[in-house]
Amino acid sequence: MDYAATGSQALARIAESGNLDALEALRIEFLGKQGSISGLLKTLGGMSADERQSEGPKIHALREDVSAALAAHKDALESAALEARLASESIDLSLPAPASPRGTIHPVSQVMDELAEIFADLGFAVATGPEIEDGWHNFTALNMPESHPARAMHDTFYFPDRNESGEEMLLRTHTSPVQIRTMLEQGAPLRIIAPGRVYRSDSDATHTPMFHQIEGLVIDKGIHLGHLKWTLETMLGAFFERDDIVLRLRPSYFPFTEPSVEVDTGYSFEGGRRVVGGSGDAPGHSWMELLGSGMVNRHVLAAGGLDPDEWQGFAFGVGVDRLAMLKYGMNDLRAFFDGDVRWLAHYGFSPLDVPTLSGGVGAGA
Ligand code: 2NM
Repeated sequence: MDYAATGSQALARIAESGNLDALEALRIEFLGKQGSISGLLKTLGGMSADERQSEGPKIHALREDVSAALAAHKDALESAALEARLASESIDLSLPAPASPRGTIHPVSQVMDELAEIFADLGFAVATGPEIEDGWHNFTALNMPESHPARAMHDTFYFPDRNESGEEMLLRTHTSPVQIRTMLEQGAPLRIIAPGRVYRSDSDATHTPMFHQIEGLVIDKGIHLGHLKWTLETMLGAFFERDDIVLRLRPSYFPFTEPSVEVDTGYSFEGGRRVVGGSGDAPGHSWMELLGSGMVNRHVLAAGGLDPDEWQGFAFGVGVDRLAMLKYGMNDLRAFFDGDVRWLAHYGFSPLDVPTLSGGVGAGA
């Protein structure tokens, strides 16, 4: 058989094929399962050993040639297609740059980012959890059993039905259930903040039914109130960008901490607005309550799966919305949740101005 003629015919047809589909059709015609060259290869099986000795190399060479020609022509067609596309496409570099983004970062998000940055520098990780919680994680594990009066005082939004385990379901009233979940999942030691939305059925000039909280939890061996005070002083100094933060710790009560302390900070009025800094006992200064905190109650540590004789911890909680108002000078909390673009244009932050410790956490202010 004249393989040379078969080969040159095949190569000629490959060279003439003008597009990738036609080329693929040729590949199938020659080399596909039922292809003509594949058919030739199959004839080897019926040949004598001598015949196979002489014909085998010729058929294999034919297949190699056709296969190489197909690949080379495919490359050529693809390059030609790319060249054609590049020639037809263009961008007009003389067009003006696009407008800068018109949306802004909400002050609540900005403050959350600032605090996450500050706490990251102190070795805290960010923990999150569900906003729809069960009564055990939101209350019972936090030393508030069903009968506890604080449970009634929380103005909780309940869902109509209980879950599969018979637990009542609710919108979390604080982010503390995140701490419980993190203790159970990660164990000790632990350094976390839990920022997020919380819900209480409460609405007036200073309360919205949804607000934002950041709670912190440190668990280790030998943790005491001194660690708590230093951490809060350091955090507030970085947040308000002042080195004269003075804190006053007053005894208080929370079910989840023992002892519990209310933390006040000194401030003065400058230009008609509160400015944090200095002792509240200094002339022209007063104290304002800023956050709640304490040493984690041993019942809470136990509910988190930790041995309270081995581990100690401190915890705190602070309202993000109020921190934002204090730092950036808004006076009406309700405007935070109106979505008024004029308010956002005025109080919002540039999406390009990410808070960093080196750049200043309040650089956009
Ligand atoms: C506060 C005040 C005091 C608190 C306690 C815990 C937990 F889960 F670790 F026990 N997290 N947050 C806490 C303590 C929160 O908010 C005013």
